[in-house]
Amino acid sequence: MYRLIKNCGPARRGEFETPHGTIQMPAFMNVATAGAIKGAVSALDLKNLKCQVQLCNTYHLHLRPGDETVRTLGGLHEFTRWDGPILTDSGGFQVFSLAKLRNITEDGVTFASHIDGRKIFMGPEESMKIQSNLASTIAMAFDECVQNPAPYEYARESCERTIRWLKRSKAALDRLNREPGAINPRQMLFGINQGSTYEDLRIDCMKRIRELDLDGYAIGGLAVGERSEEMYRIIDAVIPEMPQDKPRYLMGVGTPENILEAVKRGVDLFDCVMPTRNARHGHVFTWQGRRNLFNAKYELDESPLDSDCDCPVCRNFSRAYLHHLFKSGEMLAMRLCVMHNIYFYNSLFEKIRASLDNGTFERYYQDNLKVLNRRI
Ligand code: PRF
Ligand code: ZN
Repeated sequence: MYRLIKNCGPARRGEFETPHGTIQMPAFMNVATAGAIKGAVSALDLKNLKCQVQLCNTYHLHLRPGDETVRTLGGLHEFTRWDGPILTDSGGFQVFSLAKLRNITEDGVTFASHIDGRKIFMGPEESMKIQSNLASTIAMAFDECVQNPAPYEYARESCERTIRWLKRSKAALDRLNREPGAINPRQMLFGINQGSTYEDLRIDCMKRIRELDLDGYAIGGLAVGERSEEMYRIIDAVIPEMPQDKPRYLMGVGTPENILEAVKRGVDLFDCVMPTRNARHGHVFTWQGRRNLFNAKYELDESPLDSDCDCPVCRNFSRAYLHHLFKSGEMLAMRLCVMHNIYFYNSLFEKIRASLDNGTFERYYQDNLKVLNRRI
């Protein structure tokens, strides 16, 4: 159940109730692809890093350890010891970005595993069965994510197929939720809007999928090759067609700037590997801008990563120490920076929510848009 608390123009402050707890929105999902945040951060750490919800991947967990194994071990919550909400992506996107030798038919996609080359078939029914075994809080519909730019005719055909796959996803999950063996019989389903950079396809797709009365709606197929301005143009076109009483999720986005622009336009939910991936390469986000800890200027710098951050890392360690850990190839370098960046992203959302609550979002947006992407 999505409850709208307050509007600030198209921007929304709301909350989304799930069987694993209520998500305050706008919200960020931390990416735990194979059931772990990359950088040696576990579910035990997440409680101290303001995390509300995690995202795991159907594709990866199906290949390893196998969804049947996760099911036998009690589902993802029990397996990873994270008791908050978990969203699983359907595999659609990963099949197209990671797997080799793909072949798409009306039924689904045949592909070779990126791990051992094993041939695997995944369609809507398979994806829903896997997600049901994983027992996530929210399952995503099986879709095709087309790289931009894409020819109009291909984008149209692909989008039509994605809508047919969505109907099959819904029918399959409804059946699985009614089966006596379901670990999470209240598993929710989000549909995905596609249509590349074509406003007419996007709007038509949204009008048709909102009729299915799903638990939430995602905008997919963005941040895959087009410029940010194009992405904002598509969000502007789709948002007015999205239900008011359901969460709106922009998949795989993005920089703090992208997030502020999308929240301003009415998006409620995000996920991105950026905070974790950047941290592993020594790139940290701060309230003054981005830093790279490999820079020699930090050799004798005793100040914390960010003097305005009260995360466990900034409360204890110096830039000089983190610089040294990176130069020495210590695992701790990654772990500490991943923790800081996760805390930073979740704090950004906390600040966005507070500014929506007290009616100062527009001001917050103006003050932070450029600052947060600046390299310092
Ligand atoms: N579809 C799915 N997952 C996704 C995307 C998509 O289009 C994207 C696009 N940015 C990220 N993750 N299923
Ligand atoms: Zn910090």
